[in-house]
Amino acid sequence: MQIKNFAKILLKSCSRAESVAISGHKSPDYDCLCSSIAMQEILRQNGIKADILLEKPLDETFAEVVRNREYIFETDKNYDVLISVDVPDKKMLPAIVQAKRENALKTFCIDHHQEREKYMDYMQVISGESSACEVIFRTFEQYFKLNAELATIFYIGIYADTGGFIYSNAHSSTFAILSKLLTQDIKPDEIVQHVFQSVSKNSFEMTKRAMNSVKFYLDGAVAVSLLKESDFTETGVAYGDSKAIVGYLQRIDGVKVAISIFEPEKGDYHVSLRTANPDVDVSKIAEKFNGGGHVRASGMKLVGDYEKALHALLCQTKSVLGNKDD
Ligand SMILES: [Mn+2]
Repeated sequence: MQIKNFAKILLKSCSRAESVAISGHKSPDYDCLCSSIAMQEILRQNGIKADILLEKPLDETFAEVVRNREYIFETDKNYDVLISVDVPDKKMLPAIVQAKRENALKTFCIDHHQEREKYMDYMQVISGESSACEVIFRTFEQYFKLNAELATIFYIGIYADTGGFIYSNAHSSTFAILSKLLTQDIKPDEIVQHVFQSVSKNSFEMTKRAMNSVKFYLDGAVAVSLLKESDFTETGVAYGDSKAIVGYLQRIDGVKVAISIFEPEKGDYHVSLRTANPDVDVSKIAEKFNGGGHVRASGMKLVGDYEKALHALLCQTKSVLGNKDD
């Protein structure tokens, strides 16, 4: 749903509030972090101070431009106003935010995923927009002054969620915003190199291991990579670069569903799903396991025995692929 006076209502509620918090989803990505930072800056320009809540510090795979910010990881404080960005439903809120949602006087959601439930008082959800950053830009356009720092943040969020402006969610309206961002003194080539393309040696070592682990299933329609707990301890990398791995797998001829699995702790699997195939909806796979995401990119967690978890995952993948062939 889209609310006409959303920006006005939100800014009014925040200016009357004693305290305001912003939260993205669990396991944050660039769009969710950048939309949190952009929202905070827009509020600041309107004379409103807001905290950004995060479940834990960001690991080194995140560029400094988002990592070196002030985040709140733990606090007993309750907030009068809570704003979620890029969060499709309440179970995707970080644990520290769940209780604060109950205690907040007014709650807002700004998102671009498929709308599933009304979990906040005011929902500004524009499904199909490239990113939460785009929804924020459009919703608040009259209420902030674009500067180079803010333009850089929007650029990173939109770049991330459109895979570098190539996914089908990059509409002409998205490029209209980009054209405004480029009126500022920003350096897209340097941003992209710094944020998305450079990799640490350790991260490269993890990618190498992931590539060596790849197996194909369902006549080559599914590629699965696995990084085990031991890979993390041996390389000293906190978390693999899932986007690089799964992004590569989806480019292989014949692969309809690319799956990369991480086991950061024994028996605990983080699964990323991608497809470049317009007939496949990977969110239908993730939803079966209480995960979520988009048609093209989704994720979820699995626990227990790996072979059993993989079997269940492949069965669901097979049925999603099968339904599309009908
Ligand atoms: Mn997003």
